[in-house]
Amino acid sequence: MHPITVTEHLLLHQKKSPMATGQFTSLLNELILSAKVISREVNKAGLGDILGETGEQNASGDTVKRLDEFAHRILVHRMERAGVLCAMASEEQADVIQIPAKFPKGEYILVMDPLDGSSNIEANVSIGTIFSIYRSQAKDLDRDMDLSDLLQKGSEQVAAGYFIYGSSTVMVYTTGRGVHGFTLDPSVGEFLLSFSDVQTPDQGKIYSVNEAYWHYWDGTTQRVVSAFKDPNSDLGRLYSLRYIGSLVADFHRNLLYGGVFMYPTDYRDPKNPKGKLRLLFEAAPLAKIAEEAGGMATDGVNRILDLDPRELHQRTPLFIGSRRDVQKVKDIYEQGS
Ligand code: P6P
Repeated sequence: MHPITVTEHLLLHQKKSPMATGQFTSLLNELILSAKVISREVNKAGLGDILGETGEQNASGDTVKRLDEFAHRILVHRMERAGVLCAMASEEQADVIQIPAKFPKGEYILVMDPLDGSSNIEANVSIGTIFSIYRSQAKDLDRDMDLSDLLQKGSEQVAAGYFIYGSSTVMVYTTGRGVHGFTLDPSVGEFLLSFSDVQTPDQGKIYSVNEAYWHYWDGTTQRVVSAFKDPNSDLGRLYSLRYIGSLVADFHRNLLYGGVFMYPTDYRDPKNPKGKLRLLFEAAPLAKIAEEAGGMATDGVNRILDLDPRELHQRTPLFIGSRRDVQKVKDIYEQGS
């Protein structure tokens, strides 16, 4: 069978979506072009002089690796002139990114983590770009956008996805009509459909969490993690712990094989009591994908997609993956409260 490219897939979708304008398809195509450039740099990172750290810190206080900065610059440069956005936000920049007046604007807002997991770059571990697309609620698209335009619930996303740069470069995205995966064929430079309408297993055999924080979790969180190690729990199966320490890689494996990824609140850093992961840049887009694939995503109590963001770089605890596994997490937090 002739594998279809992501562009053909988008055009097919565009025909089926009465609301769709070419703007959305064009937005995703610009994102795809950016990802191809980032993929090329990531895949030769071990060779170039691009490795190492800039020494600067990003909006969330993480030390920025040069590839982080490179990915951020590539995405901002390409997306600001695409004529489809009225604003952007990046995990690498504290404030809202305005579209310069010299470029045409569109109705969409792009929220992105340009290169998540970058602390793993030197170890050749898979890393990724995560993106969310919202529609602006603003009447006047020519004005500068402010925080209120960006702080939308995850349920408002019109699309979400990620690129994972690993043994191959894979794009996974949803526009609310299923989750679809495409693998980059470097010989032709095209993303070819490799996973159509992904459905994550209802229950997995994998739990993913950094157990080193055990003593920084509250009692209920300790009971949550113990449930996946207890052979007598009502989960009724033996689980394996798999934790890469690169969110996109851990999420992608669990999406395909089943399982639950957990990044609970921990009390290591009083400045970040809500854990390390960001709601808008990481949790919300992955939650959109997880739910579209039949899974679930919660902060332990609330559905991630229902959370009302108050700050651009707001953190949140995250439990995401197979429905039965995430429900088990919710049940224990409910009992514990
Ligand atoms: P920890 C990578 O730095 C990252 O932001 C995510 O990709 C990953 O899931 C998490 O941090 C790992 O954090 O605290 O377990 O090292």
